[in-house]
Amino acid sequence: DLSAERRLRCMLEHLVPVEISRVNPDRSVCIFPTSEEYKDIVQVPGDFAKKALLSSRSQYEQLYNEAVTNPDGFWGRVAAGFFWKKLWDTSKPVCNYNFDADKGPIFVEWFKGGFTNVCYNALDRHVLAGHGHELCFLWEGNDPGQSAQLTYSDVLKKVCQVANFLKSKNVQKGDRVCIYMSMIPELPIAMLACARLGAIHSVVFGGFSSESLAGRILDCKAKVLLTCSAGRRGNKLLPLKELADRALEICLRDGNTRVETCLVYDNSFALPREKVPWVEGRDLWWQDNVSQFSVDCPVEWMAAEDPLFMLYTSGSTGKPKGLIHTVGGYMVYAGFTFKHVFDHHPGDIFWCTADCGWITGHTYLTYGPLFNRATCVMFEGVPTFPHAGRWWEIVDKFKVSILYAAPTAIRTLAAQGDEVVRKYSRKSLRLLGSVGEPISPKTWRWYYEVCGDSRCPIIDTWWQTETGACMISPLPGAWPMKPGCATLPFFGVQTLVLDQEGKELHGACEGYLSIKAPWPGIARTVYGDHSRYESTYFKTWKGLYATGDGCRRDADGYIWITGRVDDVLNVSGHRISTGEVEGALVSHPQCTEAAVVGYDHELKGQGIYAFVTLSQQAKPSDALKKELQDIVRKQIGSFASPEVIHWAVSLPRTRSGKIMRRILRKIAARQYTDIGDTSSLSDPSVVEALIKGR
Ligand code: 6R9
Repeated sequence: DLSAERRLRCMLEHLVPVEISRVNPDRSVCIFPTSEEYKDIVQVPGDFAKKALLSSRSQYEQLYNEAVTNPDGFWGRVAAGFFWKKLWDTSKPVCNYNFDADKGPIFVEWFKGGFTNVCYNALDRHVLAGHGHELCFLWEGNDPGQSAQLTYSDVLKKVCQVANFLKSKNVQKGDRVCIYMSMIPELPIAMLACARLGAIHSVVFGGFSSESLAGRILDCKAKVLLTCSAGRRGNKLLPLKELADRALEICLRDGNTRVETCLVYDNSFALPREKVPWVEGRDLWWQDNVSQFSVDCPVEWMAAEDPLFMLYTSGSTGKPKGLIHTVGGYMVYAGFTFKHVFDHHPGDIFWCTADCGWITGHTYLTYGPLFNRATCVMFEGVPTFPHAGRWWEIVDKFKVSILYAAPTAIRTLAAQGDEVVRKYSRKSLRLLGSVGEPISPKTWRWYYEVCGDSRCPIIDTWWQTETGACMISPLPGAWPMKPGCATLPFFGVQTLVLDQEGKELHGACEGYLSIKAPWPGIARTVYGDHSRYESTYFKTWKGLYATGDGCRRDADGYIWITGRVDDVLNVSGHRISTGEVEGALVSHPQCTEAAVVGYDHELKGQGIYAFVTLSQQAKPSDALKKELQDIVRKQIGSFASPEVIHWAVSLPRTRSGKIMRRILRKIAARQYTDIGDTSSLSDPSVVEALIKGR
């Protein structure tokens, strides 16, 4: 039980006590495993282990310990596998940092004094070594029959042309470039072009609304916007250019006119050119303009701690944060984790199904694989279009050997039955990965037995936008798996489990997941707001990085991620702040108050459940419900629109006025007998009224 003071602190920090007893009769959802499931061990298939880069836990432990006790030696050796124009200062520690606010500002530096370029390491290095003819991207369009192949040389040339175009628009090192595109090869090409020049890219997921895009453009003061006419996902058309136009109008109204150029890729498969809205003088067609530029472009040598990109993500409070990743550390960590976590071998065909708008698409569709000269499949569409076997068709078509996907997609496919999967050979597969949310033991089993024919290990990889790359995951081949478990931390990652008071727990335990010292890929700051970075990640637990996740550590030392412990929802792998959704709802003139919680959702992992109170004159109706859902769609994006709107007369509040979300979560989950202590409520009858209204 929490002391009153702790309770207050938890509230202040937006922490909710880790709930140990989440029970759901349908075990397909991301809930805690049963006690037997904690002991369920799956050995690495023998064939896999024989060829794996790492084949024993003792080998791992030796390297893990070296990374912790001798970071200079360990990370120095890893970093030496990349090209540096100038080596970092090897007479100084490879990492310099402060995680303790009492000792001064929080900072992290890796490979200080070094100069390199991320694009050079992803492309030029391989082409110069004679590998230019090797395949870089295998692209599959939304409609079957649409595909493209790009070699490393092809990509380098296209990247140089885009970089030269950007230069002609006066984009220089340190300038921000916003990218709002569908999943076509020009998206990673645009990212790499920015990296080549030292411009900071900010990719905004194509599912975000005009208003979200405008907010991000304004926050980072982007000079140029790169977009495409439209995108296709299944039967849906994403009118990206139209949405971008609206976003740029909002920016203009804000008095911010910095976006002088909007480069538009003509994605005529999705929308004919003549249907694309146009602003003369600002808009340029990609194909007509970029191709005029030279296919050579010198790289800008960047200091290791120069920013590489920013990516917005949602937290407990306020507007999304633009997390900054820097050149040297991100490069080393993305490249090295890719190689070991995916056990990458030459000849592998790697398919990461994530969108480039999320960190997974940055690290494991673009940078990590390219540093390793991997061949990547990139898919524009959705798993079930035009039929539920599409993924497996693509696996067979490109002979995919490593598939990396989100549990939400796996659950969707599992719901279609085994037959659609078994119809395809899938013989090329040798490793399966999961990312973005907890995968239940049941879904894990289906993925393992049906999709991978019990031949392919599963790596359940836990990490975050903030961590840059993988933090906890099996290294396939090195130790046995447990269905639903991320297992052990990556080399040098010092995970701690803390109790409510911030005290470190040992042995088998459950609590808050935090990390003790920096790894090379940690985000260095929040763009334009370093104090927000400090308070979000380093204030909760003194001297430690707070992940915002809860976890359980079992008797074997394996870590099971149990989900967010703050007001962040994870819907289909998308991070959504409850506060942002509430903000959108209350902007409706008839909505006076809103409180948003998550509930277990069979396909999405979590669904969004909104308690809404209305103004005196307003009456609940289906039309009003739709208006409320639409306002969220408009302000954030469709993926954040609440599924359930619960008309509430009032919300349960503490005497100090704080909404008790713990109770709302129970009501959303229909766990009425298990509401818990309501004695601190200012009006306990509110709860009864809410249950009646359910
Ligand atoms: C990479 C990515 C981060 C949050 C994270 C956690 C959840 C990610 C997970 C997982 C359980 C896994 N999460 N991987 N939970 N098991 N294997 O998803 O980054 O979008 O920033 O989300 O996602 O809650 O804190 P991001």
